[in-house]
Amino acid sequence: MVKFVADSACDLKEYPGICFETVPLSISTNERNYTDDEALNVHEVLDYLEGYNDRSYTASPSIDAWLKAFEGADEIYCVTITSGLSGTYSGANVAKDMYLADNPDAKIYVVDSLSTGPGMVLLLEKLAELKSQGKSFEEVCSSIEKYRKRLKLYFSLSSLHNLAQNGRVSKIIASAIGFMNIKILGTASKEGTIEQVGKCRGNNRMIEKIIEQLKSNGFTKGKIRICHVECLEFANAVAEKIRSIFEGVDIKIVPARGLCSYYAERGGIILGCEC
Ligand code: X90
Repeated sequence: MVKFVADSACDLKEYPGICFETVPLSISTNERNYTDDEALNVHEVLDYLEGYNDRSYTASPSIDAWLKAFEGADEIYCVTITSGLSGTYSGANVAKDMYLADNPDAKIYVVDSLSTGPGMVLLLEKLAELKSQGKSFEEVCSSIEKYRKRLKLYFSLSSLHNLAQNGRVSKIIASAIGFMNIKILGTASKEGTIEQVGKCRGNNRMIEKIIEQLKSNGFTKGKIRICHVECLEFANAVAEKIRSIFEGVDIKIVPARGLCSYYAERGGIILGCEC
């Protein structure tokens, strides 16, 4: 059986037509632990965190959770959030080695997305497409590595509080936004870490900045996937502007699950595209 597995940073809960399972990261404070599974109420977590003034943090999925997701499969494609910001990728590899020790004939490929949310979605879609074309395990692995190089990730955030609190961006950069409607546009570096592209005020200016970036990266008409943290209207406005400029572009928008919501925070969007 062929199985596709990803951690919950991919923002999908299901993927019709393939055998797909997600493995949850977790979000914690000193008093609560949330598992980013199908049942998590993201809205409630965001409300709670907004009123909570002490430290909060996240953790990668347990090895056990990976093993459960792999169970029963003999060909597994697994996509993780960037190894540049999380131990999830190495955890998945530990699980892979353990699974292979018990199932020596199985094949597992763990893809380090060097990205998150929509970047992971694009990789999953490509994996599913390659498999539906009847490609062998080896062919899928080499094609997906090439495909990953074509992907770009952008994010527009209104607050970097949780990223800074957890040491994923510098406190100096974080303190420069989050007031007077100042937003940051960031991108994933080649190493899968956070790189600042620019700052601006207001949604309209941000949309212009995103378009500038797409143009300068040579984007023409590939796929774009967007996740949003309780700001569907803004995500729709971004999509509409992109469609008005790039003909034939294929855009899909989903709400972020817990992990991306925690870090991108309310009002944030993450956009992945093929260049
Ligand atoms: O292992 C863990 O506890 C998870 C840590 C994840 C840290 C960052 C997640 C970021 C999610 C924010 C903007 C996107 C940045 C992606 C750059 C590659 C969303």
